[in-house]
Amino acid sequence: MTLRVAIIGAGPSGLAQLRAFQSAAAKGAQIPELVCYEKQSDWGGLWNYSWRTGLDENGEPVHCSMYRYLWSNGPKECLEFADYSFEEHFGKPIASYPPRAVLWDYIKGRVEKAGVRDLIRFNCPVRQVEYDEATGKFSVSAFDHNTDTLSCEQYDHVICAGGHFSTPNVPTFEGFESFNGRILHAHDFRDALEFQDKDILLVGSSYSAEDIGSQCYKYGARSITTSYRSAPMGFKWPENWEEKPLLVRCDKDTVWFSDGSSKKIDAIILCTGYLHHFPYLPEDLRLKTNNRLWPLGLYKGVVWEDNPKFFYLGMQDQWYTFNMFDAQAWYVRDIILGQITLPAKDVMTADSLAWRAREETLQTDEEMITFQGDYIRSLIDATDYPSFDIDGVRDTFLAWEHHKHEDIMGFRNHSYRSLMTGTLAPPHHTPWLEALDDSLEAYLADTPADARKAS
Ligand code: FAD
Ligand code: NA7
Repeated sequence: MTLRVAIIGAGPSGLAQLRAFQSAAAKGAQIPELVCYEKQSDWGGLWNYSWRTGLDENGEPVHCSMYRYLWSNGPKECLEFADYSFEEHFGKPIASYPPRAVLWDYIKGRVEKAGVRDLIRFNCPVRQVEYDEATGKFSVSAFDHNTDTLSCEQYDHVICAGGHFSTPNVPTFEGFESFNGRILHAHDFRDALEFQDKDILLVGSSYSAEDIGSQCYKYGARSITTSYRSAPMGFKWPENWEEKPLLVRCDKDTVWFSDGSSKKIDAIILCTGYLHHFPYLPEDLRLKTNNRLWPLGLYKGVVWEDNPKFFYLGMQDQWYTFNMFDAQAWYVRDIILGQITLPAKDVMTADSLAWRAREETLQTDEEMITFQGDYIRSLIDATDYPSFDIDGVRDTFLAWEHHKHEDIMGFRNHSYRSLMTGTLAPPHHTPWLEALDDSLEAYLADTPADARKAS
């Protein structure tokens, strides 16, 4: 009897899983029946941009945490698929930091080529998953907004690829109730133009604070203040940007920091990260973790040790992204196809604990990038995912970090060499700070004049 496999989510991770199975089928393997549930009306996960915030057209929480004008925050050479290069997709080499629309197009290109769209049920949020010990099957209940019906189907395996940068972590601070301006979380930030000529405060000192602050600087905020809990970001900021220690309270238009200083502020953006949130999973299948490189309970970062018929993709904090999801998806595929045999539970747990112990020793970004690279290598070595130069990717990450510390508003003007094709990316036609149009057409144009015509 054919196995049935449910995949929750058609973002980069879920799509990697569909592509992994399709690639085995193309080589003659018998593959299971696949059903991918996607709560949005289109694929691409976070890269499928929506102007909406709050609830979507179906009354579901909006998944999108991305914003207009988001450009890749790392070099595209570090996330390139090993089986589908940027050059193959765009028919020419392109610059190293594409905007969101360009990366979405790239993600879609591979799965359109693979012909897997029919396997996805769009507008179908998964509501509940249960495992029955007696039958050894999972029941997956999903709501179909196309037909306004709730269905429940049985599966032999479930793969959770629902992402973990969508449910905001929203702390509160004294005085928020009486602050006169807007208070929002990064999840609900969309258009930097809203903050033109405003004095803004961003709470947090990680990627969202850095990038949303940079967007606001680019589109004309009067001043940017970032407030850190643990450590400042320490880049060479423009003169209207300052880093302060933690926010302690605010009143109508003023905020105070833990060093006693204060500042007049028009709006507050909480860049305080996200929660791993799986309300549709029962206690015995639910991953509980903060955002880190080695969540516990997942053998090889993907197999749910308490029930190894259940898998997670993409649950780690991410230096590597698309090619890490691929490495994970190929590995999960080969477990389901019986090509990889899992060891006993205590062996799986011991292995995970050893990775966690190493994770806890990591101090520098270089060590963290090397750690995640070693993890990816350990997966790729076990499957037929095309191997690629992981040390080369690490070196590209290190060059990227160096360029950020040299010039935080200029690092996106650099170009890197593809680890998949060997081609050096051409420089972009316009420096990032001056490139205000983030459309695919403007980005792919060869000259500034062509970009203006395209917009
Ligand atoms: P997601 O992209 O979150 O996709 C998960 C999918 O699951 C979604 O389509 C969602 O609708 C669906 N889903 C969730 N719950 C259910 C349910 N109950 N039922 C059905 N479907 C469900 N990475 C980079 O490489 N470069 C970047 O520049 C970059 N920038 C980022 C900027 C922001 C603001 C954020 C938040 C993340 C960024 N990332 C970036 C990291 C990002 O996490 C990955 O690129 C990638 O999108 C993760 O893919 P995923 O499939 O695991 O999760
Ligand atoms: P991250 O990387 O998880 O960072 C969250 C930040 O928020 C981090 O600086 C935290 O400080 C800070 N934080 C969390 N809670 C609080 C409270 N209560 N008070 C003050 N500061 C707090 O999330 P991001 O959104 O920046 O990035 C997520 C992804 O989006 C990333 O992969 C990018 O690709 C885009 P800490 O350092 O823990 O003290």
